[in-house]
Amino acid sequence: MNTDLRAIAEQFRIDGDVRTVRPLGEGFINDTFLIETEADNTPNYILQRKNRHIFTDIPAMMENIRRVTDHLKTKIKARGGDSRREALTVTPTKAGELYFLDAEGEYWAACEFIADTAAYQQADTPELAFQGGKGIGLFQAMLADFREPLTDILPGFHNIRYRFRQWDETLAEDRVGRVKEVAREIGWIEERREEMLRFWSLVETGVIPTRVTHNDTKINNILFDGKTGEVLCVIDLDTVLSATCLNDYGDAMRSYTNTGAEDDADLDRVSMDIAIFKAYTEGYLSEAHAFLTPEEAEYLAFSARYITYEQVLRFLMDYIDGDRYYKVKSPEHNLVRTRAQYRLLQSMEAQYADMQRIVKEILERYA
Ligand code: ADP
Ligand code: GN1
Ligand code: MG
Repeated sequence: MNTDLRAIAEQFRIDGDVRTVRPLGEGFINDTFLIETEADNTPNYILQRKNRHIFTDIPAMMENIRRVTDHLKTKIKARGGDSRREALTVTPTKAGELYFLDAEGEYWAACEFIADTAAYQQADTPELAFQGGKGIGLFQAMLADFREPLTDILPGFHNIRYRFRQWDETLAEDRVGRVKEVAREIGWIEERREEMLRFWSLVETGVIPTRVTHNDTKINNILFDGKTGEVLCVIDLDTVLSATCLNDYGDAMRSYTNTGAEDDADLDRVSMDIAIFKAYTEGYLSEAHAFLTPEEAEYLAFSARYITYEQVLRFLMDYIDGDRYYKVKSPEHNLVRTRAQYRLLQSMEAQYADMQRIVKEILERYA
């Protein structure tokens, strides 16, 4: 095993002795490792090298995560839950910090590994989608009275006006000369620019309120109980920010409802599964109906299109920019992702009337 990783792991306040440290997960941004400890009765841990190019203020990010997990744990205990399984537990360093800065300037953080859980890359059943929706609804509900300040560590993260500024600059610069080969894909973005800005102006003017939200709710960022299959814990809290809760619903719909993979090269496999859409929405609204405003409710279905559109833009922009943001497995990977996400967007557009009807029908149960 890599001795550097062991040395890094040993910087943290770990219960027991480190046995192995090995890579884990499929994330596009950070590098994730599992720390296994020697004894059966000591927990295992997750170790992450945080991406310092994307997260430019990791101390503030970790402080955000600490505040949010402390709040969640208080709520979980009050509900009679298990606060070490239903919320992340950040493991500090032996010096008492929330992160470790190594000699190369890399930032590391650790948390307890939650055992006997299942994580999924795709939502194959409506039951799983229902549980995922319930998990995000509950997460938002538990944070509805969170009043501490959070640092905006990713300004403009799901703000399409900000994304268009980046987009316009990236296209003007054309760093690697790829603009000319993606004229058709650029057209997909431009055709919908005004519609997306119209929606975002409702957030800018406060018609749609701002809350503490997760902002990266794809299915592998939530853990399910390995025995019961019920939702257990929302993980990957790097992007916890003040934003609209529609981001979380929309991003989950982008991930859960896709009948293909996010980067499917076979576009015939990609579509929006309306049964999964319905099941997630039922799970989400079973918790969120209590706090959503009528304006938020009205735009739930649209938010799925909004976030999927934004993801098409982000993948295409990164392709044009020479693949500097997302990890890629081939030179065309971001373009493959762009086309697959666009196919999903088209499927949502084709089924939009049904999506709106389903949201309305479920909400009427709570009226
Ligand atoms: P990334 O930023 O790379 O997406 P994540 O925090 O989402 O990293 O972790 C990657 C994967 O590791 C998750 O999808 C999940 O399967 C697993 N994982 C992460 N944290 C935990 C944890 N605390 N307990 C159990 N499994 C975890
Ligand atoms: C990234 O870190 P990960 O893999 O969970 C990205 C999300 C994208 C997602 C696309 C900080 O998520 O915004 O939607 O990839 N995270 C960041 O799969 O940019
Ligand atoms: Mg993740």
